[in-house]
Amino acid sequence: MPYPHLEIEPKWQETWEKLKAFKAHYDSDKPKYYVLDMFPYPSSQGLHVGHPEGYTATDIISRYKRAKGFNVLHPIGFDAFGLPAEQHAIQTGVHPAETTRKSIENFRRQLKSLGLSFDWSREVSTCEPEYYKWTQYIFTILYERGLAYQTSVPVNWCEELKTVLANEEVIDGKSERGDHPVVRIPMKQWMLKITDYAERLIDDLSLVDWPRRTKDGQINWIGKSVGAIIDFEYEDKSKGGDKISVFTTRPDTVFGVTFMVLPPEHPNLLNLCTDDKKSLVENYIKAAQTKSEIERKANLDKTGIFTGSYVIHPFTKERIPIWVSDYVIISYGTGNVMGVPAHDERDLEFAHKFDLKVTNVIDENGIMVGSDFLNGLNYKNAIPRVIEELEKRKVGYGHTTYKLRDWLFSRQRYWGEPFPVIHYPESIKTVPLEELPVLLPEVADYKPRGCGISPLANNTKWLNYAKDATRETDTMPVSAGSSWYFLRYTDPHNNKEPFCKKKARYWMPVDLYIGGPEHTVSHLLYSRFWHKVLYDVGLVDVVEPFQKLVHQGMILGQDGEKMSKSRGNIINPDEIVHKYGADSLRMYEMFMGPLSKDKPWQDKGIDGIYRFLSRVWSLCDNLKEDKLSDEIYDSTKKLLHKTIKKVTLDIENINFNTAISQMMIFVNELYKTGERPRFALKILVKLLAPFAPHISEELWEKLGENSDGKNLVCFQDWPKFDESLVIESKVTIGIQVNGKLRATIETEVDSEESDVLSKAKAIKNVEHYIKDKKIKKVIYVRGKILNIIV
Ligand code: ANZ
Repeated sequence: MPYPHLEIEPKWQETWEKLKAFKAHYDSDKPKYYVLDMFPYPSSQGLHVGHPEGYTATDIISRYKRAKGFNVLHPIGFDAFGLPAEQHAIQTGVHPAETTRKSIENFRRQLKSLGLSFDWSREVSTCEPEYYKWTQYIFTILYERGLAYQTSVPVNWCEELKTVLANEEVIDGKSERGDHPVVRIPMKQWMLKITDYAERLIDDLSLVDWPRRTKDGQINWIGKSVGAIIDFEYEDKSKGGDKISVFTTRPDTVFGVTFMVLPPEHPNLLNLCTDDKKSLVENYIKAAQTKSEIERKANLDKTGIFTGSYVIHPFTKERIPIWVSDYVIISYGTGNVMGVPAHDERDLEFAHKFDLKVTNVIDENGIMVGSDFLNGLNYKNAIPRVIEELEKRKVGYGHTTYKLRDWLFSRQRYWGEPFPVIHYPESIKTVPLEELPVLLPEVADYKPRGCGISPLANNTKWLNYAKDATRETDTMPVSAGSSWYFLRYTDPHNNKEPFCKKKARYWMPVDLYIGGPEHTVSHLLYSRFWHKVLYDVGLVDVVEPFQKLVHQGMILGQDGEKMSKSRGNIINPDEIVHKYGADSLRMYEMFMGPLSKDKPWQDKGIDGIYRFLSRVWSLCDNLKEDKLSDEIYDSTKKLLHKTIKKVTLDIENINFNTAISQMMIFVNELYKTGERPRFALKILVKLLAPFAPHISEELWEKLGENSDGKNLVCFQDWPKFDESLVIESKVTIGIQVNGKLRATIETEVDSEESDVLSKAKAIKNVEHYIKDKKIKKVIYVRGKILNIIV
């Protein structure tokens, strides 16, 4: 039997809003609990079914924690800058702010239709001046601390998008958005010195409760390597330099060096070439520009050119030829490599291809050979020994390096935060707080001008700040606004500071953060970095922003494939809400399987959940008081308490699917008895409320519990269970004959051996194995097993 979800869902949404049911209060005696969702990018397509998955999970926790007496902060907002709105603007001329406003309105409507218990009074949007004023302010903090600087760096330039992209935005040499080719060219860019925090970003992961995979993802991305820097002097110092320094993790192999390799971008490369090699090297440099870093690292078919010049080995004083090859990455280590073909695979391939010498310096037992003062040492012990010698002779030193690069922080695009920066002929100054926000100027054309100049430069009135002073025309990347939004939620309307320190102290850290795993090395790393900077300036008191992190899995199409327009397997949440109601959508997405797993949508599944809710509806509808038999009362009460316990623990452990199964078992059991005991239904509705909040409010009212219209189920305490009722009195024990399982029987937990033995003997299969035989011994473990030895 269907129930009137279309009527009741809007009714309760309005009631919650009218009663400000989910407003979080800073001044509360209750313990706080901060539950955060990764805020959505408001795309014009609206919500997809993946959004309600994470959002329902946090909503269940929020509603549950409120019922457990916590002061819950559960906010939402919009990550509203970014490319799609801008591309739409380029195509249509509609201002991105307009497009974004419309998309946000639609998202807000959709989120509200899901009955999510957000504190809407705290909504933020990163593209609003009241918000980005403070993003700009935090940038000035970074700048003042020397953590933001402008420099010419090789960047990932996407000609199609006319912008640079962060490494995290480039996948296999193509832009993550749009799949356009990306090339590496030098350009002046704003950078953030996230590398200063590399060590802390690794170490402090030990303080948080995150999935192992995500922690490892960050640790590998930061890529700490311990080793040494070694200097090799130029043979001919008239060629624009004294020495080439290399970073190596294997300084023990220094006596095995047979060549030196520089990257094509090495600034002194053309100087140091001998004349006969110049044009070859020039061509090689050009060819390397078209390759992405990933292709270069793979360097399947090793390429390279001899420069004609040499360096001198720091210990043996031998001449070492200098080569150039694009498997060397300029931005890693010192940007140069010492070639040790005997002990490094890439170097060996290179040596084979170009017929270079291979000198073995470690024998099969790991003992150093042909290595002067290192001979006889195990290679591991040779490392500190060689570093000591390098330092003594002043030709190198021990060094730790990281794969992590500084964060490329400028974009040549319109729809982002303007930098609060003024360029003077001799210097750069940040815009003072009184002049913030630097408003995004109006421009006639949103298209970047190419060659790395942003469209903000089109508005010359805005551009010229004063005589000889121009504004920065780059804008910040999308991840700027999302690097601190969780702090703004603690004090979203503050117009004097980004947030009040006391309020942030009360609410932070985020106790539970749920979102997709795709942000491991972007948002989740950037926001930890910003948070640590704010910690260092004393604005926040906790070291890590997100205490517990959980990733939701992907909801796939019915065909088991990723949902996409081209496959035609997209499920539209609006349609589901209309047909089945938000409660069914929420509950079905939680019932599909473990939260973190990918799982396919099934129409049958949502039908099943709708039927379940209808059955609960029927149980509570037109309830008349019947007198229960003692037996039914006792068994119902027992199963009820078992259900409370299971649902409680499952919610605590984010096992929502099994919590729902237990409620289904309970409802089936009630149907079997044919009774509708009010005491049990009241508790069932409380347990159901975090999952299916609308129907639960309606049924709570139907059960007569909300007579004044304000005593909602969302304000009720969480039911407690009586442990003594939960203990199982009956168990199933295995009956073995000579150690082999022959039968099982159900019996009281504390049954005596003789009882169990006589019951066992009566079982046919047991009898078969013991008849005509002498029982030598009986082993009985109470509540577990009976073993008959014959
Ligand atoms: C000599 C050597 C001998 C190396 C050996 C390894 C093994 P990880 O562990 O990833 O940090 N390397 C250094 N700078 C490089 C650059 N800019 N581009 C490409 N490769 C570079 O890698 C460190 C090793 O990668 C370094 O140690 C260096 O090769 C190479 F038996 O030096 B090794």
